[in-house]
Amino acid sequence: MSAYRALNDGSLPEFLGSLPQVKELLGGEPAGWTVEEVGDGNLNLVFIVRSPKTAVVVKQALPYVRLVGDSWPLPLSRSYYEHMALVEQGKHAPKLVPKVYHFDRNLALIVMEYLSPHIIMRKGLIRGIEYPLFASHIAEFMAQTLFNTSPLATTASDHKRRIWAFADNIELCKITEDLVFTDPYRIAKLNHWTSPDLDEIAAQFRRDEPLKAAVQRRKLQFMTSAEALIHGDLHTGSIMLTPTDTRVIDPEFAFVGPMGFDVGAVIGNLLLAFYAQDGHEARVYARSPYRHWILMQVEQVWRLFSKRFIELWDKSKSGDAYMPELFQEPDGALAFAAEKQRFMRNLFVDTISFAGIKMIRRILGLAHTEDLESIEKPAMRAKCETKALTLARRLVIDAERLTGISDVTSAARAIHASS
Ligand code: SR1
Ligand code: MG
Repeated sequence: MSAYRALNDGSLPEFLGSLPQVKELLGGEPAGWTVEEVGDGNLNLVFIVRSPKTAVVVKQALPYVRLVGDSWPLPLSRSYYEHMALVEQGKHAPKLVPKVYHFDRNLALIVMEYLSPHIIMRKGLIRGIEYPLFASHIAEFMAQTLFNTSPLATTASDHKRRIWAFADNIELCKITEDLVFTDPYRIAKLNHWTSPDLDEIAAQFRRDEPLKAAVQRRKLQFMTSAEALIHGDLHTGSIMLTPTDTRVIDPEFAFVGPMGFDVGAVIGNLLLAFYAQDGHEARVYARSPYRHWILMQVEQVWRLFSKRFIELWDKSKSGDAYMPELFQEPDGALAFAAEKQRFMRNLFVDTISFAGIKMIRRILGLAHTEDLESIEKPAMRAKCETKALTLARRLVIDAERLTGISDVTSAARAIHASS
């Protein structure tokens, strides 16, 4: 059993060489393997280890937040939750997550499939690349993982065991509770934004009582609702893809929480990418078709997800919640169908509200996104961010009044067109 130590390009080949399955996969001897550290996330080390035959990815948790340094300790156990979540998601959506080859709990390390030629979706969105299968893939991932880990599909006892299994991922949830739901609405040391351009808007958000009340309602939901095993950080940096293949990575924030938090993360991050396009186009309107494509993805993600979720529910006979035997033809079937529609409507409202909250944290909080951060001219960046914040606030405040996903894309378009 190995004690924790952060591995590096010197120690990693020898360690991987001691794992028979990984050694066989890579082939040859460790001395012939190369190591590249490629982690550009906020928390962990990520290595690509290449042999003449193939490659693997090694993700190792650090005992602190990489983005901030060792002044912010973070438990290594997040790697254990990430591994458990990858395994669970792999049961329900095997083609949509990376294969796991090895997990070492003491080293907080996961050896997994090297995805190539996949790139991080956020980078593809910055370059203006279209992914024709993305919406159906991510909808499938979310429908499968959220439905099948909820009591709509499982027994009450299995659900309680799942809640228990992830319940101690406390510090990762606390990051979300603080950085997503709290800090953007108060003076916090690590907050930053495009200054001075957004100083007044940031101050307005801190004084915005209806907005703060709505966000705190969602924070309570995040802390108390145990609907399904959620990924917990499903932004476009947690998706790697090609035009034909999509994989969801990095579920270290996983726990049993509200389903809308995952769906909202995808939609909120697509909307951030939409507003960032002005800062990436070579000339005005050059990215108009791409902006349109992104909004079509927002619509497709919700429509395909909700359709697939209902299909899974219609087929399922195993959940302890809403046992099908209670709803007999003809009246029962009608009542059950109406109840499913009501469930999806609530999930839509949750999704849209969480989407807005996720957008705000990426502009006024600690951890921003490359979509906006890579816009070099502050005035342009601030313009994109101001529009994104305008939509985001509306999504949080008006979620219940929006009749469907096309209301979201219409509002996004109208705000983009405003000066
Ligand atoms: C200090 S960690 C900042 C953010 O990075 C992760 O991707 C999560 O989104 C977290 O909130
Ligand atoms: Mg991550």
